[in-house]
Amino acid sequence: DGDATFAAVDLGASSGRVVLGSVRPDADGPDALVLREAHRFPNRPVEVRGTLYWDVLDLYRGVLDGLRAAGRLTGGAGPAGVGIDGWAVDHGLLDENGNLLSNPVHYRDGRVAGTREELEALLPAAELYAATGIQHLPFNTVYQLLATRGTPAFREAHRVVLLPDLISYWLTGLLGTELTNASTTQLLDPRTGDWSPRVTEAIGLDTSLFPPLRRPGDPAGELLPEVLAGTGLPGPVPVTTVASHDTASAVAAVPAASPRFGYIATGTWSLAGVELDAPVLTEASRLANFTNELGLDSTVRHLRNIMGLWLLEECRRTWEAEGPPAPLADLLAQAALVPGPGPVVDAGDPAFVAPGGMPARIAEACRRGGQRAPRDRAETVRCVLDSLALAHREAIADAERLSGRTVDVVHVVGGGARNELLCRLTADACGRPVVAGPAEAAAVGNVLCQARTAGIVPGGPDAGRALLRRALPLVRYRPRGSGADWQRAAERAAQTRKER
Ligand code: LFR
Repeated sequence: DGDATFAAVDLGASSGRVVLGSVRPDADGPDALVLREAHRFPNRPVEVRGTLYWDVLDLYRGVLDGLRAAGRLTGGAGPAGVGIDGWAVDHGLLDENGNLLSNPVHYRDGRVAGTREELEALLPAAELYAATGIQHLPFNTVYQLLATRGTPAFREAHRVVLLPDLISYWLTGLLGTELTNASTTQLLDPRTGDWSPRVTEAIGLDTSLFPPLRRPGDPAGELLPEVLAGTGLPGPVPVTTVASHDTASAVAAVPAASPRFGYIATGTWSLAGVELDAPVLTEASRLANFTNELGLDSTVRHLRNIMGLWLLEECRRTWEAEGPPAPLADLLAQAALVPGPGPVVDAGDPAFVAPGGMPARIAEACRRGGQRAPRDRAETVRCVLDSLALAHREAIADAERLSGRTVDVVHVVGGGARNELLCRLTADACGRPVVAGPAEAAAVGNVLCQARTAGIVPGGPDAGRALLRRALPLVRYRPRGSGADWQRAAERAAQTRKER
């Protein structure tokens, strides 16, 4: 039994966790996959002298604490393997001895200002899209590298290492660049699965700065003796390359029964779209700001990044700085009583990427669009959730139109699957049934990939998805209403953008 328990390290923008997943593929019901959270720890970015950093050593400590807790939960036996996933795009710089040269910068930091224009002068946006299929987000790795390449740290850098790969390096001593996450850099060609010479030559980037590419399922090494000693785990513990981009792992954990599904991976972001066999690199797809990220089993996620629950987390951060805590359950219960859809903002607007003052920024956007601003916290929360549901509706409709894939059902996975109001509004806005769960989708996808690699679950997307449908409690929401009110809301939201 110990042979089938895997530890998933999953790093999110607001928290990290180590989840144990025990897989018994021949079991009929919930026993087929039993999840236990070994440890959860906050992810608290730090601003120093005007730059927003990830506290990557604190995160690494959380990972070690989590592995120690995983050892205890398995009665000292330890997990049969470890896999690491996390958010995309960000990187650390290593010197030739493998030492971290500077603290990794948060993708929400403002250092990338002006780099879009810089890149555009070297490579027109249409060519960049045709080469990479990646939607413009101000913080894509390509822009971060342009922002950092003049710095002493970059000049000293021997390696550029994506964050989940950095954690993996510290655990194993071995370097690699995991493919699904590499696809988010906007430096990779999704058709070849290799760096795009078109882009790397345009910016003069030496791709040997990136450790060799590796794919989900590739071995990533074993926990180092010092890690075993520090966590009390008995060795050897293999580390497996999983789909290290959390969204890739999350979509691998969508328990869909037919290919005609859309998904919304909700957490700090909402990633809404469809799963395809090949990228959609059309001009229409670029103008709709749709991305083509690589997934498990050579799939492509054709999706749009939507602000997600970040909007709500940031509102709560402001309110808690002003006074007593604003418990989420209370806010959601009050928001459910507010009639809607009321005032809405464009939840795809990159104007909301930066932290701080979110309730005021939302109110201002509503007024800019000729709507009244939310009057209190309940209305603000309702505005956020209505806006997210609306953005989900538009992304699913655009995904269908751009890819030609029909969507009969929308799966909501990730933390937002626990948010009943968000799921209900999403079903209404999309005019399609919503199936919610699993909430720990990235960890589940991480575990599944390890179980496949160990030969416990058959390969390919379907076997894992069938196992999840048997094992997991899923909640269904039927759409209500005609959608006319959401159509009108869409027109209002479109008026709220600062730059159009
Ligand atoms: C979600 C996610 C998104 C990516 C964003 C920034 O956690 O990985 O897919 O666009 O974070 O890395």
